[in-house]
Amino acid sequence: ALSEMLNLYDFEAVASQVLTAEAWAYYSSGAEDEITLRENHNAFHRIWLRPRVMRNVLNVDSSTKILGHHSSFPLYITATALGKLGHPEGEVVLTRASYKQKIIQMIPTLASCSLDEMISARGEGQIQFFQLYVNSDKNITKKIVQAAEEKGCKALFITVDAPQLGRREKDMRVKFVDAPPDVQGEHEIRRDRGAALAISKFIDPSLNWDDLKWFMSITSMPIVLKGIQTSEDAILAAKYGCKGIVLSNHGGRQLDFARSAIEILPEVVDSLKKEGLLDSIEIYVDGGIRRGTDIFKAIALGAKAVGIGRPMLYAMSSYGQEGVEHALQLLKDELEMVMRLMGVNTLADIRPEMVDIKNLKDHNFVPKDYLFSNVYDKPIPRRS
Ligand code: HOC
Repeated sequence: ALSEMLNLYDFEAVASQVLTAEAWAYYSSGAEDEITLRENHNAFHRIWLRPRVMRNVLNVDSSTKILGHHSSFPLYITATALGKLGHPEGEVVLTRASYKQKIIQMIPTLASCSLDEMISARGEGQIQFFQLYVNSDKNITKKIVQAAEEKGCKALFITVDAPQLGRREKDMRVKFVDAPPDVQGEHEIRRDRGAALAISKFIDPSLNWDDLKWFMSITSMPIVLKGIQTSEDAILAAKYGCKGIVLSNHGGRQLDFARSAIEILPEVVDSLKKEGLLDSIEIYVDGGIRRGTDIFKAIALGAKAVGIGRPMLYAMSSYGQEGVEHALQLLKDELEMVMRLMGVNTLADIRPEMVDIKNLKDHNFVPKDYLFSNVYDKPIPRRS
């Protein structure tokens, strides 16, 4: 029952049972040996907390603004493809749950619902961002971007970490038979081997920094680059006028052995600060967020907000909209509890010195004695 879902891992276990083999393979897979997939989650376990006490934490407020838009806590639902593999209504379920929980949803280019459906599902005053896969045909890209802007999306998140599809072997082993209707109404999907392959055919591998000028000429939405993984590229993004960056390795689905976003965050913040660019750009991180402590750690190290993907798909697949709302509430409650236990009232009170990152770069360091150790390492039973 939904009331038995005490944390995000519980949703994952249920989803592994109720999803078809194809859907589970597509959602859960990471690239190659899935080292980065596991590392995204594990990296948070190498950061320790330094709580302050006796600070009157009667009132705690975890609300924030992302690119100037209100969010009830510092988390947004990031773009994930093919929502109808998990739920017959697809991504509109995430739209409705985001509205209920007053957080921002990022609409995916590769959604199985149409853009219009996700816009129509929007509640009063609800904010949506748009995630873009750049199409090899510039006219199609322009049409998609301008449609998103006309329909009220408030920011353009361009995915920059996928010039080619990562090798997701779990996904490749299943024959993809479920049929998502189409991709933004533009393309007939070929279903041969694995869901990811079927949807990746038209992405433009020639995308480069000079293209940003063109994007800025076709839209007035703020541009955010999703998939930045080094301080060098973070600096370039700020210099090119981007309003945000998402430190992300695409949920460990693209380049195996890419570092986790949380590990990269301190060096990105330092370099942007040294260049005097830190105030010009917001930094978000995604990958491996499962707990309120994870969110707290990211905020302490300089992130404005975190993105969450797979756990929302798992919550949606197992318990629909109510499940997603419940999963979001669990995270918000956990974050607010952590804030209290850490002695802070608002996100602005969360300071870098509240986290101890001396183990962060030590990849041999793995705490052994916590309850949900390495959930990904355990074979999760699932429906055959
Ligand atoms: C090269 C195209 O984000 C996923 C989705 C879709 C990826 C398309 C990549 O499966 O990670």
